Order: sequence, then structure tokens, then C-alpha cells
Amino acid sequence: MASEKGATDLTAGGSAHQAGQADRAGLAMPAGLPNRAGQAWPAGPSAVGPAGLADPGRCLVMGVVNVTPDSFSDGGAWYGTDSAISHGLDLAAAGADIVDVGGESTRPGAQRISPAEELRRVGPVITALAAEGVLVSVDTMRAEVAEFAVGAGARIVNDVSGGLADPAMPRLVAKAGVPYVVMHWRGHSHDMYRRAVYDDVVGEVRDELRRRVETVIAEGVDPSLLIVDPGLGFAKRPEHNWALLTHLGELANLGGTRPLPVLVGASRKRFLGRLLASPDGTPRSFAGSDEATVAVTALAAAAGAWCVRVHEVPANADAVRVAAAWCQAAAEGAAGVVRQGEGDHGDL
Ligand code: PMM
Repeated sequence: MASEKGATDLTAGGSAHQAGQADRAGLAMPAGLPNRAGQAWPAGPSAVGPAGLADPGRCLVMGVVNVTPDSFSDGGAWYGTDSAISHGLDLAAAGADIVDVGGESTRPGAQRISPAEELRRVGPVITALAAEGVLVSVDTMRAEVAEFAVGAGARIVNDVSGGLADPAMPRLVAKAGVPYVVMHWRGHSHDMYRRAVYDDVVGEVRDELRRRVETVIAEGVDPSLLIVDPGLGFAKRPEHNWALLTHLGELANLGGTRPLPVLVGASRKRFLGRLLASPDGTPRSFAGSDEATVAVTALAAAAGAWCVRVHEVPANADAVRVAAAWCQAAAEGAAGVVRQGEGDHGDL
């Protein structure tokens, strides 16, 4: 039982379990991938992904489908069931490795919806996308929604509360045996900025994440299925987000024998709009921050992030490939490897 292992085992990979997960999912899970960040700048996590998911040897791209009328980043564009399904299929066709389906807005100040309404929004979308072979994650804080989603074919539970909002969530995830995103969270959206107070944001987020990880493991979640997320924008001000983004390695190293995979959700968040504000101080629009999101994706992927959660897939899918080539060249340079050109012509 994972719950008997104790804190020092929290990042230990269970190879037998891992193989079982991979078999069940019908996907190969290569063991012990080389450090994607190489030995070069910036030093970052060198985590393999969670058991049971294919690992293409680069940072994954998670496309977002918000089935909500009021998400801050895409303003209800995919609220209807049919448009949400077709948007999810479009994201997958555009290169999303994972499609993340959520029904509850977490925009600052948002009020909660009922579990029945959340299920009404996401249920048919998850069922349809999973039936089409899309690798679906469910973005929910509720165990009953996660349970339905996993039964309908979702293969990842993405819980922005890291198990804090619904105490039944860790046990449900443990029983389902699916990868689990544990995000750093200090409370619901209606008053989260009141909680955005830190002396040392990186140290405090790391320690709070470690406690969440230890708790969910004690509830039975397999450590090899865990993914951590700094929770950009959730009880974080812009300076907190930048500090966390530039210390992903510290967030991944929670004291176990290997770093945990890190998911980064910077896409269209307000700190990017503020960075790109016009001279009169008007923040850039959400969609107007997409190029900045791509820049963060490249940097986070080069720093060893396991996955980026984004609204616009194609340019981010390119960025993770650039980062992979960058890291590979850096690692080969550090090892003194010189490769011959593959064609007859130079590359200029
Ligand atoms: N951000 C949002 C929603 N879900 N999940 C994870 N794991 N990480 C995030 O940063 C995250 C999330 C809010 O953004 P949206 O409303 O644009 O989806």
C-alpha cells in the first residue's frame, strides 16, 4: 500500500505498478528517460511522466475545453455541448496530447455551481471525446464528477484544489488508479487573492505541495501517478507567478527519490496581460496574450516541465518541439557529442 510507505517514498516510482498501468492503458511507458533539461541552463526537473501515459520524450501539450459560460480566458466560447466536443476534437487534431475538460469556472471571484450542473456540462463532452480516442483529463474539484468522468473514459484527474476542496477526491483517485494532478491551492476563487501573501513564495508553495502529496499518498494514491502544479494565478500575484515559473525544479523536488512531473498552466493568465499592458496601463486581452503563452511554454519546457496547459494548441505544440531540440543539443554538447549533418546541404 502506498499509504504505508511514508513521506520519504513519496516520489518513488513503482515499476511493477507502472508496468501494470501501462499494460492497462495499452501504451508503452519507457523507464528512466534521460534528463530533458540536459545539464545546461536552466536546470530543471528531470521527471518521467506518470505511469500509464505515453511519453514522447518532450513536454506534453494539454488543450483546454472550458464548458462554462464565464471562464475568464475564453469567455464561454465552448459552453454548448456540441461546440465543446468539436473544439476538443479540433484541439486533438491540432496536436494536443491531452484535452482537459472542465465545467466550473475558477476565474477570480467566481461562485461555485452545483455538482449536478457541473456533470451536466462536462459529462457528454468527456463521453464523446473519450469515445473518439482523445486522451481526456477532467478538470474538477469534485470526487463525484471525477468518478463519472473516469467511468466515461477520462484518464487523468486534474484537481486544482489538490484534494482540499473535496476530501473524498484522493480516495476516489486511488481507487480509479489514474494519474492525478495536484495543484497548489489556498481556497476557492471568490476570495483567493486575500490569501496571496507569501514571504518566500517558492519555499511555501513547495512545502504546501509536499504536504498535499504526502496526504494523498497516505489516502492510497500511487506516487508514480502524481503530477504537481504550482497553480499560477491561484492565490498568486504576478511576481509570485514569475518566481514559481523560474523555480520549477524546486517544486518538482519534493524530497523523494525522483522529481515529480510538473504541469504549468500559464496560458492567457492575467499576469501575462499585465506584462504586455499598453503604455496607458491597459492590460493586453486574454487572446492577445497567446504569443506570450508560447514564450512561457518554450521556457518551461526547456526547464523540464512535463506538460503545459494551453488554450491555443498549434504554436505551443511547435514550442515544445523547439525546447526538446534545444535540450537535446545542450545535453549532447555537454557530453561532447558532435553529430554529422543528415542531408547534403547546410541548414542555412
Ligand atoms: N488553471 C485554470 C483551470 N485549471 N488546472 C491546472 N492543473 N493548472 C492551472 O493552472 C489551471 C487549471 C484556470 O484557467 P482557465 O480558466 O483558463 O482554464
